[in-house]
Amino acid sequence: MNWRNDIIFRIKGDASISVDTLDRVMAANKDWRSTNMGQALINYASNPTAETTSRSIFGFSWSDTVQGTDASEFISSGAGNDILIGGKGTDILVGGAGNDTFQFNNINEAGDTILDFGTGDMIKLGGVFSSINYTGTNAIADGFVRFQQLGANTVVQVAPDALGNVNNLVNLLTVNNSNITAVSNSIIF
Ligand SMILES: [Ca+2]
Ligand SMILES: [Ca+2]
Repeated sequence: MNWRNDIIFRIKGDASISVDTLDRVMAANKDWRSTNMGQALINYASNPTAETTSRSIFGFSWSDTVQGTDASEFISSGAGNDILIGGKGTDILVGGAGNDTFQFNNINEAGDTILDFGTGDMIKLGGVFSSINYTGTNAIADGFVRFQQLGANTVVQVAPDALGNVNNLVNLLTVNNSNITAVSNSIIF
């Protein structure tokens, strides 16, 4: 038995609710490996970047808020209209089915990657703007948020000072398999 390659996932939730199965967390009546999230999980588990991630956090199959810690994490919120908050660290975020909101509360939470951004998903940056003392109403038009297409992915960049200095941009997050138009239309405060 080659136990060395096993990866153990922990399903975390309310203490009053008995532990759910991976199948039910991802999609009712489905083998978890056949779901988009399952595929993302398998791809992630076989990706070398997993070595830098300390743990995984899973949401339930209904709408919930899934919050990471200061550590680098794999966060997968399951079905439902979820809120994902990675916190500090270089987090890997998977929203699953539903209209999900990826929330960043501070520019010091930069470095995350969204694996499955889709129509209806939002990127909430109000906390980031507060952290750089941006007080305007259109951070994109004002040059505080910029976008860079890197292959199939879009990088969201933030100017970390209140002057919108383009020579000093921080890569806040990478949105995989999404173009600039889709990502820029999904930015909310
Ligand atoms: Ca969920
Ligand atoms: Ca984190």
